[in-house]
Amino acid sequence: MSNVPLTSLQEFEEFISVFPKLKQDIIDTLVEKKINQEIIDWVGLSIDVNPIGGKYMRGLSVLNTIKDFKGVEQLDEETIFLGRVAGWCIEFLQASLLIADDIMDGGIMRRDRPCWHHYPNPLIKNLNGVEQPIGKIAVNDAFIMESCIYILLKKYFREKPYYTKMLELYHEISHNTFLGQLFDTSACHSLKGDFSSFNLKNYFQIARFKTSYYTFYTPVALGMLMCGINYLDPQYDAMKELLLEIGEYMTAQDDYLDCYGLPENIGKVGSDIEENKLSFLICQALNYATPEQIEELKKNYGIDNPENVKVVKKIYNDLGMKEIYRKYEDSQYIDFIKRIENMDDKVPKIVFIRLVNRCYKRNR
Ligand code: GPP
Ligand code: MG
Ligand code: MG
Ligand code: MG
Repeated sequence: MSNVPLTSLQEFEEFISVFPKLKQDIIDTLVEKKINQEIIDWVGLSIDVNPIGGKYMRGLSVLNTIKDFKGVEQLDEETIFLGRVAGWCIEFLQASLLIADDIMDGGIMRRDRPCWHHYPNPLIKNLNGVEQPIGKIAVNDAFIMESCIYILLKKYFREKPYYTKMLELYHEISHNTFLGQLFDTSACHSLKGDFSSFNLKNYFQIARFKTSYYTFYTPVALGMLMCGINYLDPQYDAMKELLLEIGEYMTAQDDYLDCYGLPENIGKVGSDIEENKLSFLICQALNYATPEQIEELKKNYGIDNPENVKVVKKIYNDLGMKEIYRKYEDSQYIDFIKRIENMDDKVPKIVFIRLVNRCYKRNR
């Protein structure tokens, strides 16, 4: 199963090559509305910066799914192009979510550049020699970024028989993501040292809602829709469950990398401990810690001070957190592969294997 190819460099480049056209499509709609040039430039900059620089795992997965269902030989140029456009729409959704998430999480860096709310403001330049950040306007830029999805869907898919279903899918999974974010942020705003909701059951529910739906379920569901398959048919329930669990797995990895990843690999600076996050690592720590260690965690978790963070990380190390995580990552991977092998062929196995392999042992 490890020899299943990931996306080729060529497809990666062809996916990227579609982007300037999509940006232009959006700018054209602003020009048609006779919007002030400064505003058009602002939106243009936001589009140049925010959807770019990630791994494009979500975006590439739509065309991969279409290829897996139909076979590469069966695809015409239009279908390939539309698969890439639908993929970019998920990348626009991801961009809008990250802008908002970084505001809520107090993020500093994202994809090796300042988070959008810290990005230099293009209109207010150098006040007293100091660059001004975009600041609160970033909230509105997140909305604009999300609305770009619907401009593109309308332009490219309005005449397709699956257009309504596509819109419903975007609305449904966006709603789920917002609910997941609410659960994530409300859990970390609980009283410091109150770990009563910090358990793996809550953790995986948050992960499923804030990440799995839009990251794993949506690209596959979109690819299926574009092949004329109704992803909502109950025969695909097992597929949906597996994709949501793969999303939970990827979220646990994100939490591990928040603590142990290198900023030069992950392109951001971890802050889950400072932010009192209901993270995979703190849930695991609470499962293994002695009562004394739990007392220490209560005193030090959720405080934005390097000394307190150090205490928490020391307890993680004393508990063998890297090893606990390694075991989870390996055993979960083996479990996924076994389940995929035993699944019927309603969905080509390669759809799942590619996604699981994309996650396994990732360091970024
Ligand atoms: C990221 O979790 C969560 C999302 C991108 C969903 C955000 C949803 C919103 C409605 C804004 P995270 O905070 O752990 O990610 P990261 O570590 O990349 O900041
Ligand atoms: Mg967050
Ligand atoms: Mg975050
Ligand atoms: Mg994170």
